[in-house]
Amino acid sequence: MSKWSMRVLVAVLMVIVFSGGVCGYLVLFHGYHGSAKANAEAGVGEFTTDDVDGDGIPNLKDPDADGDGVPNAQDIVQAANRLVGVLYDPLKGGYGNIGGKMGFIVCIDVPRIAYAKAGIRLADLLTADFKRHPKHYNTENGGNTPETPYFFRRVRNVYDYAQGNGFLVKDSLQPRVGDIVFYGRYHATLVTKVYQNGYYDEIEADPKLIFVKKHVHKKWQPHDVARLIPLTS
Ligand SMILES: [Ca+2]
Ligand SMILES: [Ca+2]
Repeated sequence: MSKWSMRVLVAVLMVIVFSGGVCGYLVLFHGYHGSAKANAEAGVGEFTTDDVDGDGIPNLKDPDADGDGVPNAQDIVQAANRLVGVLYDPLKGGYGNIGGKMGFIVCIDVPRIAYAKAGIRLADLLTADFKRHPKHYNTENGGNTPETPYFFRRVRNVYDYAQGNGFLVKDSLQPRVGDIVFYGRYHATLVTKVYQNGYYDEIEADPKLIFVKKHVHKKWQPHDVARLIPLTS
């Protein structure tokens, strides 16, 4: 092998080792590695009950849906806080969800994973609602149904679920902890703390931010929100 070939080979090997190292680092330290129940893959073919703790109170009316003694809002906030620093999936769930399998997430995954921690699974809610009320959703000529990948990871479907079931507050004048905040039909964040006089904390996954970020003490502007959990929780 010539000296040049050897140099090229060494350079290629270095790139492979380096990129592998970066990948490993991102997966280990900036990937979400929660339970199978809540991870970015969950939701397909796993229909759970609408009364997870079996106390006779449906999840969405139950102040502690999973019956672990921790109110829903607290479960949701704790889970969302743990997502801060996770890498945004640059492939946005595409290419067989390679990014999701490595633990990287998209914007709707923040509320989705956080709510799942409280025992409330958006995938279940949307799938069940679609069966009862398919007209709530724009099926996009069959390309957007629960049988297609990522139905429950599309912001617009969560928006339509909330609207169709009386959970949408249009142009809400105040945020509430647990609110899923809609920035149009393609981006959403999660409210994790509310201060007096209209300030709040919000956790957001956005490609521009690269890593999931908490915006602290942000001034509220009226937005449509999905308000799924009762105030008492
Ligand atoms: Ca219950
Ligand atoms: Ca709970």
